[in-house]
Amino acid sequence: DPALLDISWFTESMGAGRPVEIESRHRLRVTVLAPLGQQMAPYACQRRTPLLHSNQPLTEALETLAEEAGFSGSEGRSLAFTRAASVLKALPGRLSTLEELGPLPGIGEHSRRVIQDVLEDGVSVEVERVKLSERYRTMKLFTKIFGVGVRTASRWYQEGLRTLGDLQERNTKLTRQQQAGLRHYEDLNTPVERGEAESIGQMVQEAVQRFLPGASVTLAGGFRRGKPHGHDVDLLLTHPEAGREAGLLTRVVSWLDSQGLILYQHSQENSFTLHEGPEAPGGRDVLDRFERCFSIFRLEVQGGPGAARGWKAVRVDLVVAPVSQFPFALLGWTGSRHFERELRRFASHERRMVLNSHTLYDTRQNLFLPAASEEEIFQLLGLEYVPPAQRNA
Ligand code: DCT
Ligand code: MG
Repeated sequence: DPALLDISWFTESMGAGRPVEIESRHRLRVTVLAPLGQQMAPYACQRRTPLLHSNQPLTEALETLAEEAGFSGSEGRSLAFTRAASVLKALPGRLSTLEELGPLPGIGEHSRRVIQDVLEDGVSVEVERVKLSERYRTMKLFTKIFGVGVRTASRWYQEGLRTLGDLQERNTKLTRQQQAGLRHYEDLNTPVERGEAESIGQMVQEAVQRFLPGASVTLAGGFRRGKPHGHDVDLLLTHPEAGREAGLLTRVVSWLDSQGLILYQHSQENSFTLHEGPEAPGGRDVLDRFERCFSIFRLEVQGGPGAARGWKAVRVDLVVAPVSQFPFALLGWTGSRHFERELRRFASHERRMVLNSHTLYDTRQNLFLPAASEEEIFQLLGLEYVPPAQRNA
Protein backbone atom coordinates (compact mmCIF):
# COMPACT_ATOMS: atom_id res chain seq x y z
CA ASP A 1 0.00 0.00 0.00
CA PRO A 2 1.52 3.37 -0.98
CA ALA A 3 0.45 4.86 2.34
CA LEU A 4 2.52 2.29 4.17
CA LEU A 5 5.53 3.07 2.03
CA ASP A 6 5.12 6.75 2.72
CA ILE A 7 5.62 6.41 6.44
CA SER A 8 8.97 4.68 6.21
CA TRP A 9 10.72 8.04 6.54
CA PHE A 10 8.73 8.66 9.67
CA THR A 11 9.61 5.41 11.42
CA GLU A 12 13.24 5.91 10.50
CA SER A 13 13.35 9.45 11.80
CA MET A 14 11.83 8.30 15.08
CA GLY A 15 14.62 5.78 15.55
CA ALA A 16 15.01 2.31 14.15
CA GLY A 17 13.52 -0.64 15.94
CA ARG A 18 10.61 1.15 17.56
CA PRO A 19 7.31 -0.59 17.01
CA VAL A 20 4.74 1.51 15.20
CA GLU A 21 1.01 0.85 15.15
CA ILE A 22 -1.04 2.07 12.26
CA GLU A 23 -4.63 2.66 13.21
CA SER A 24 -5.99 3.73 9.86
CA ARG A 25 -4.50 3.56 6.42
CA HIS A 26 -6.43 6.50 5.16
CA ARG A 27 -5.97 9.06 7.89
CA LEU A 28 -2.63 7.68 8.93
CA ARG A 29 -2.75 8.14 12.69
CA VAL A 30 0.49 6.69 13.88
CA THR A 31 1.12 5.65 17.46
CA VAL A 32 4.73 5.36 18.39
CA LEU A 33 5.15 2.89 21.24
CA ALA A 34 8.45 4.24 22.44
CA PRO A 35 9.46 6.47 25.32
CA LEU A 36 7.72 9.81 24.80
CA GLY A 37 10.68 11.76 25.95
CA GLN A 38 13.34 9.85 24.06
CA GLN A 39 14.16 12.74 21.77
CA MET A 40 13.93 15.47 24.37
CA ALA A 41 16.79 17.96 24.24
CA PRO A 42 18.43 18.59 27.63
CA TYR A 43 18.00 22.40 27.83
CA ALA A 44 14.53 23.96 27.81
CA CYS A 45 15.78 26.58 25.34
CA GLN A 46 16.41 23.77 22.83
CA ARG A 47 12.83 22.61 23.05
CA ARG A 48 9.50 23.96 21.94
CA THR A 49 7.15 24.38 24.86
CA PRO A 50 3.63 25.45 23.93
CA LEU A 51 1.28 27.21 26.33
CA LEU A 52 -1.22 24.35 26.31
CA HIS A 53 0.03 20.86 26.94
CA SER A 54 -1.42 17.50 27.88
CA ASN A 55 0.09 16.93 31.29
CA GLN A 56 -1.47 19.67 33.42
CA PRO A 57 -2.21 17.60 36.57
CA LEU A 58 1.39 16.36 36.64
CA THR A 59 3.01 19.76 36.11
CA GLU A 60 0.72 21.35 38.68
CA ALA A 61 1.77 18.80 41.29
CA LEU A 62 5.47 19.25 40.53
CA GLU A 63 5.19 23.04 40.48
CA THR A 64 3.49 23.03 43.87
CA LEU A 65 6.50 21.15 45.26
CA ALA A 66 8.85 23.55 43.45
CA GLU A 67 7.07 26.49 45.05
CA GLU A 68 7.11 24.84 48.48
CA ALA A 69 10.85 24.15 48.18
CA GLY A 70 11.37 27.81 47.21
CA PHE A 71 9.43 28.87 50.32
CA SER A 72 11.82 26.80 52.43
CA GLY A 73 14.86 28.33 50.79
CA SER A 74 15.83 25.08 49.01
CA GLU A 75 16.63 26.58 45.63
CA GLY A 76 18.24 23.42 44.26
CA ARG A 77 15.26 21.26 45.13
CA SER A 78 12.90 23.84 43.75
CA LEU A 79 14.81 23.93 40.47
CA ALA A 80 14.74 20.13 40.19
CA PHE A 81 10.92 20.09 40.40
CA THR A 82 10.67 23.04 37.99
CA ARG A 83 12.92 21.21 35.51
CA ALA A 84 10.84 18.06 35.71
CA ALA A 85 7.61 20.03 35.18
CA SER A 86 9.17 21.82 32.25
CA VAL A 87 10.15 18.55 30.55
CA LEU A 88 6.57 17.29 30.87
CA LYS A 89 5.26 20.50 29.30
CA ALA A 90 7.30 19.77 26.18
CA LEU A 91 6.12 16.17 25.75
CA PRO A 92 4.20 15.58 22.53
CA GLY A 93 1.33 13.83 24.29
CA ARG A 94 -0.28 12.77 27.53
CA LEU A 95 1.80 10.54 29.71
CA SER A 96 -0.09 7.48 30.90
CA THR A 97 2.63 5.39 32.51
CA LEU A 98 5.98 6.27 34.00
CA GLU A 99 7.68 3.81 31.65
CA GLU A 100 6.73 5.99 28.67
CA LEU A 101 9.11 8.62 29.97
CA GLY A 102 12.14 6.46 29.46
CA PRO A 103 15.42 7.50 31.06
CA LEU A 104 14.82 11.22 30.71
CA PRO A 105 17.74 13.16 32.13
CA GLY A 106 15.79 16.11 33.58
CA ILE A 107 13.57 14.08 35.90
CA GLY A 108 14.92 12.88 39.23
CA GLU A 109 13.76 10.14 41.57
CA HIS A 110 11.54 12.31 43.72
CA SER A 111 9.78 13.82 40.71
CA ARG A 112 9.25 10.34 39.25
CA ARG A 113 7.60 9.25 42.47
CA VAL A 114 5.25 12.22 42.36
CA ILE A 115 4.44 11.56 38.70
CA GLN A 116 3.73 7.91 39.45
CA ASP A 117 1.41 8.79 42.35
CA VAL A 118 -0.58 11.23 40.22
CA LEU A 119 -0.77 8.79 37.31
CA GLU A 120 -1.91 5.95 39.53
CA ASP A 121 -4.09 7.67 42.13
CA GLY A 122 -4.97 10.98 40.49
CA VAL A 123 -3.24 12.86 43.33
CA SER A 124 0.02 12.83 45.21
CA VAL A 125 -0.42 12.55 48.96
CA GLU A 126 2.74 14.58 49.46
CA VAL A 127 1.43 17.44 47.30
CA GLU A 128 -1.95 17.40 49.00
CA ARG A 129 -0.26 17.59 52.38
CA VAL A 130 1.82 20.56 51.26
CA LYS A 131 -1.24 22.38 49.93
CA LEU A 132 -3.00 21.96 53.27
CA SER A 133 -0.01 22.89 55.42
CA GLU A 134 -0.30 26.09 57.38
CA ARG A 135 3.15 27.22 56.39
CA TYR A 136 2.61 26.79 52.64
CA ARG A 137 -0.75 28.52 52.74
CA THR A 138 0.55 31.42 54.77
CA MET A 139 3.66 31.82 52.62
CA LYS A 140 1.47 31.85 49.53
CA LEU A 141 -0.84 34.45 51.01
CA PHE A 142 2.04 36.74 52.01
CA THR A 143 4.19 36.37 48.89
CA LYS A 144 1.20 37.41 46.80
CA ILE A 145 1.54 40.88 48.34
CA PHE A 146 3.33 43.22 45.92
CA GLY A 147 6.77 43.89 47.43
CA VAL A 148 6.88 40.81 49.67
CA GLY A 149 9.41 38.10 48.86
CA VAL A 150 10.12 34.75 50.44
CA ARG A 151 12.43 36.20 53.07
CA THR A 152 9.93 38.72 54.43
CA ALA A 153 7.04 36.26 54.30
CA SER A 154 9.12 33.70 56.12
CA ARG A 155 10.02 36.17 58.86
CA TRP A 156 6.38 37.12 59.35
CA TYR A 157 5.47 33.44 59.56
CA GLN A 158 8.16 32.89 62.21
CA GLU A 159 6.71 35.82 64.15
CA GLY A 160 3.37 34.05 64.22
CA LEU A 161 1.56 36.17 61.64
CA ARG A 162 -0.97 34.19 59.62
CA THR A 163 -3.46 36.51 57.91
CA LEU A 164 -3.53 39.84 56.11
CA GLY A 165 -5.52 41.10 59.09
CA ASP A 166 -2.65 40.12 61.41
CA LEU A 167 -0.33 42.40 59.43
CA GLN A 168 -2.61 45.37 60.06
CA GLU A 169 -3.56 44.58 63.64
CA ARG A 170 -0.02 44.00 64.82
CA ASN A 171 1.21 47.14 63.12
CA THR A 172 3.81 45.24 61.15
CA LYS A 173 6.33 47.60 59.64
CA LEU A 174 5.58 47.76 55.92
CA THR A 175 7.38 49.52 53.08
CA ARG A 176 5.42 51.99 50.95
CA GLN A 177 5.36 49.32 48.22
CA GLN A 178 3.96 46.68 50.58
CA GLN A 179 1.33 49.10 51.86
CA ALA A 180 0.18 49.65 48.28
CA GLY A 181 0.30 45.88 47.72
CA LEU A 182 -1.91 45.27 50.73
CA ARG A 183 -4.32 48.08 49.82
CA HIS A 184 -4.86 46.60 46.35
CA TYR A 185 -4.40 42.96 47.32
CA GLU A 186 -7.61 41.66 45.77
CA ASP A 187 -7.26 43.51 42.46
CA LEU A 188 -3.59 42.62 42.09
CA ASN A 189 -4.40 38.96 42.58
CA THR A 190 -7.17 39.01 40.00
CA PRO A 191 -5.70 37.97 36.64
CA VAL A 192 -5.03 40.76 34.15
CA GLU A 193 -6.86 39.99 30.90
CA ARG A 194 -5.13 40.37 27.55
CA GLY A 195 -7.55 43.17 26.55
CA GLU A 196 -6.66 45.05 29.74
CA ALA A 197 -2.94 44.63 29.07
CA GLU A 198 -3.41 45.91 25.54
CA SER A 199 -5.34 48.97 26.65
CA ILE A 200 -2.64 49.80 29.20
CA GLY A 201 -0.06 49.39 26.41
CA GLN A 202 -2.12 51.83 24.38
CA MET A 203 -2.28 54.37 27.22
CA VAL A 204 1.48 54.22 27.65
CA GLN A 205 2.01 54.42 23.89
CA GLU A 206 -0.03 57.65 23.76
CA ALA A 207 1.91 59.17 26.64
CA VAL A 208 5.21 58.15 25.03
CA GLN A 209 4.27 59.76 21.71
CA ARG A 210 3.61 63.09 23.48
CA PHE A 211 7.20 63.32 24.61
CA LEU A 212 9.15 61.27 22.09
CA PRO A 213 7.51 60.62 18.73
CA GLY A 214 8.91 57.51 17.09
CA ALA A 215 9.49 55.69 20.37
CA SER A 216 7.89 52.27 20.66
CA VAL A 217 6.11 50.35 23.40
CA THR A 218 6.22 46.54 23.28
CA LEU A 219 4.14 44.15 25.33
CA ALA A 220 6.50 41.46 26.65
CA GLY A 221 6.16 38.87 29.47
CA GLY A 222 3.56 36.13 29.40
CA PHE A 223 1.25 38.01 27.02
CA ARG A 224 3.90 37.92 24.31
CA ARG A 225 4.06 34.15 24.78
CA GLY A 226 0.34 34.00 24.06
CA LYS A 227 -1.00 33.75 27.62
CA PRO A 228 -4.60 34.94 27.79
CA HIS A 229 -4.00 36.46 31.24
CA GLY A 230 -1.14 37.33 33.55
CA HIS A 231 -0.25 38.75 36.93
CA ASP A 232 1.10 42.00 35.51
CA VAL A 233 1.81 43.96 32.34
CA ASP A 234 5.44 44.08 31.18
CA LEU A 235 6.14 46.93 28.75
CA LEU A 236 9.43 47.69 27.01
CA LEU A 237 10.15 51.19 25.75
CA THR A 238 12.80 52.10 23.20
CA HIS A 239 13.60 54.55 20.39
CA PRO A 240 15.31 53.65 17.10
CA GLU A 241 17.92 56.41 17.57
CA ALA A 242 20.49 55.65 20.27
CA GLY A 243 20.26 57.90 23.31
CA ARG A 244 16.93 59.51 22.47
CA GLU A 245 15.20 57.41 25.15
CA ALA A 246 17.07 59.20 27.96
CA GLY A 247 14.69 61.05 30.28
CA LEU A 248 11.61 59.57 28.63
CA LEU A 249 10.39 57.41 31.51
CA THR A 250 10.27 60.21 34.08
CA ARG A 251 8.20 62.39 31.77
CA VAL A 252 5.84 59.60 30.81
CA VAL A 253 5.25 58.52 34.40
CA SER A 254 4.72 62.10 35.65
CA TRP A 255 2.21 62.73 32.90
CA LEU A 256 0.28 59.50 33.54
CA ASP A 257 0.33 60.35 37.23
CA SER A 258 -1.03 63.84 36.57
CA GLN A 259 -3.91 62.22 34.66
CA GLY A 260 -4.81 60.18 37.75
CA LEU A 261 -3.83 56.91 36.07
CA ILE A 262 -1.20 55.84 38.57
CA LEU A 263 -1.93 54.54 42.08
CA TYR A 264 1.67 53.74 43.00
CA GLN A 265 5.08 53.94 41.42
CA HIS A 266 8.75 53.77 42.21
CA SER A 267 11.50 54.03 39.67
CA GLN A 268 15.06 52.87 39.47
CA GLU A 269 17.68 54.48 37.30
CA ASN A 270 19.67 52.74 34.64
CA SER A 271 22.77 51.39 36.33
CA PHE A 272 24.21 49.34 33.51
CA THR A 273 27.62 50.12 32.05
CA LEU A 274 29.61 48.02 29.63
CA HIS A 275 32.81 48.85 31.50
CA GLU A 276 31.77 46.61 34.33
CA GLY A 277 32.36 43.66 32.07
CA PRO A 278 30.18 40.72 31.31
CA GLU A 279 29.10 39.71 34.80
CA ALA A 280 25.46 38.95 35.43
CA PRO A 281 23.79 42.27 36.20
CA GLY A 282 23.42 42.65 39.91
CA GLY A 283 22.96 40.05 42.59
CA ARG A 284 20.61 37.14 42.83
CA ASP A 285 17.43 39.15 42.99
CA VAL A 286 18.31 41.70 40.34
CA LEU A 287 17.09 40.77 36.90
CA ASP A 288 18.73 43.60 35.01
CA ARG A 289 19.81 47.20 35.38
CA PHE A 290 17.54 49.03 33.01
CA GLU A 291 15.80 52.23 33.93
CA ARG A 292 12.56 50.85 35.21
CA CYS A 293 9.30 51.85 36.86
CA PHE A 294 7.38 49.43 39.11
CA SER A 295 3.84 50.71 39.20
CA ILE A 296 0.19 50.12 39.88
CA PHE A 297 -2.14 51.58 37.26
CA ARG A 298 -5.72 52.62 37.78
CA LEU A 299 -7.51 51.03 34.86
CA GLU A 300 -11.10 51.95 34.03
CA VAL A 301 -13.18 48.78 33.68
CA GLN A 302 -16.77 48.06 32.74
CA GLY A 303 -17.26 44.45 33.83
CA GLY A 304 -15.56 41.93 36.08
CA PRO A 305 -14.18 42.59 39.56
CA GLY A 306 -14.01 46.28 40.32
CA ALA A 307 -16.93 46.97 37.99
CA ALA A 308 -18.96 48.54 40.79
CA ARG A 309 -16.35 51.22 41.44
CA GLY A 310 -15.50 51.45 37.72
CA TRP A 311 -11.76 50.79 38.00
CA LYS A 312 -9.25 48.11 38.81
CA ALA A 313 -5.66 48.22 40.09
CA VAL A 314 -3.17 46.56 37.72
CA ARG A 315 0.55 45.92 38.19
CA VAL A 316 2.61 47.42 35.37
CA ASP A 317 6.37 47.29 34.80
CA LEU A 318 7.82 49.88 32.44
CA VAL A 319 11.34 49.17 31.25
CA VAL A 320 13.47 51.41 29.04
CA ALA A 321 16.08 49.78 26.80
CA PRO A 322 18.54 51.60 24.53
CA VAL A 323 18.02 50.35 20.98
CA SER A 324 21.33 48.45 20.87
CA GLN A 325 20.23 46.39 23.88
CA PHE A 326 16.61 46.07 22.85
CA PRO A 327 16.75 42.55 21.33
CA PHE A 328 18.41 41.28 24.53
CA ALA A 329 15.84 43.07 26.68
CA LEU A 330 12.99 41.66 24.61
CA LEU A 331 14.38 38.15 24.82
CA GLY A 332 14.98 38.51 28.56
CA TRP A 333 11.58 40.01 29.33
CA THR A 334 9.54 37.57 27.25
CA GLY A 335 10.30 34.63 29.55
CA SER A 336 9.24 32.22 30.76
CA ARG A 337 11.42 32.48 33.83
CA HIS A 338 12.57 28.92 33.34
CA PHE A 339 13.21 29.42 29.64
CA GLU A 340 15.41 32.43 30.49
CA ARG A 341 17.29 30.53 33.17
CA GLU A 342 17.96 27.73 30.70
CA LEU A 343 19.11 30.14 27.98
CA ARG A 344 21.65 31.61 30.36
CA ARG A 345 22.76 28.17 31.55
CA PHE A 346 23.10 26.95 27.96
CA ALA A 347 25.10 30.05 26.99
CA SER A 348 27.48 29.64 29.88
CA HIS A 349 27.92 25.84 30.00
CA GLU A 350 27.79 25.02 26.31
CA ARG A 351 29.19 28.17 24.72
CA ARG A 352 31.26 29.91 27.40
CA MET A 353 29.15 33.01 26.83
CA VAL A 354 27.42 35.32 29.28
CA LEU A 355 23.87 36.22 28.30
CA ASN A 356 21.75 38.75 30.14
CA SER A 357 19.02 41.23 29.22
CA HIS A 358 21.63 43.77 28.07
CA THR A 359 24.26 41.91 26.08
CA LEU A 360 25.87 38.66 24.99
CA TYR A 361 29.55 38.28 25.85
CA ASP A 362 31.89 35.64 24.45
CA THR A 363 34.45 34.84 27.15
CA ARG A 364 36.68 32.90 24.76
CA GLN A 365 37.06 35.83 22.39
CA ASN A 366 36.64 38.47 25.13
CA LEU A 367 34.09 40.15 22.95
CA PHE A 368 30.55 41.52 23.16
CA LEU A 369 28.44 40.07 20.37
CA PRO A 370 25.92 42.61 19.09
CA ALA A 371 22.54 41.50 17.72
CA ALA A 372 19.77 43.31 15.88
CA SER A 373 16.99 40.82 16.63
CA GLU A 374 16.05 37.89 18.85
CA GLU A 375 16.66 35.59 15.87
CA GLU A 376 20.27 36.81 15.71
CA ILE A 377 20.81 36.08 19.39
CA PHE A 378 19.66 32.48 18.93
CA GLN A 379 21.98 32.28 15.93
CA LEU A 380 24.95 33.60 17.90
CA LEU A 381 24.24 30.97 20.54
CA GLY A 382 24.01 28.26 17.90
CA LEU A 383 20.41 27.53 18.87
CA GLU A 384 17.43 26.96 16.65
CA TYR A 385 15.08 29.93 16.90
CA VAL A 386 12.22 29.39 19.32
CA PRO A 387 9.27 31.74 18.75
CA PRO A 388 7.72 33.38 21.85
CA ALA A 389 4.64 31.12 21.81
CA GLN A 390 6.96 28.11 22.23
CA ARG A 391 8.90 29.55 25.19
CA ASN A 392 6.39 28.48 27.84
CA ALA A 393 8.93 26.24 29.56
N1 DCT B 1 12.09 37.14 34.33
C1 DCT B 1 13.23 36.35 34.46
N2 DCT B 1 13.71 36.03 35.69
C2 DCT B 1 13.07 36.47 36.78
C3 DCT B 1 11.92 37.26 36.67
C4 DCT B 1 11.44 37.58 35.43
O1 DCT B 1 13.83 35.96 33.47
N3 DCT B 1 13.58 36.14 37.98
C5 DCT B 1 11.60 37.50 33.01
C6 DCT B 1 10.80 36.39 32.41
C7 DCT B 1 9.42 36.93 32.26
C8 DCT B 1 9.56 38.44 32.43
O2 DCT B 1 10.78 38.65 33.08
C9 DCT B 1 8.42 39.02 33.17
O3 DCT B 1 8.30 38.45 34.45
P1 DCT B 1 6.87 38.08 35.05
O4 DCT B 1 5.89 39.16 34.79
O5 DCT B 1 7.09 37.68 36.47
O6 DCT B 1 6.51 36.75 34.26
P2 DCT B 1 5.37 36.46 33.20
O7 DCT B 1 5.85 35.30 32.43
O8 DCT B 1 5.02 37.69 32.46
O9 DCT B 1 4.19 35.96 34.11
P3 DCT B 1 2.76 36.64 34.35
O10 DCT B 1 1.96 36.25 33.15
O11 DCT B 1 2.24 36.02 35.60
O12 DCT B 1 2.95 38.10 34.47
MG1 MG C 1 4.29 39.40 33.43
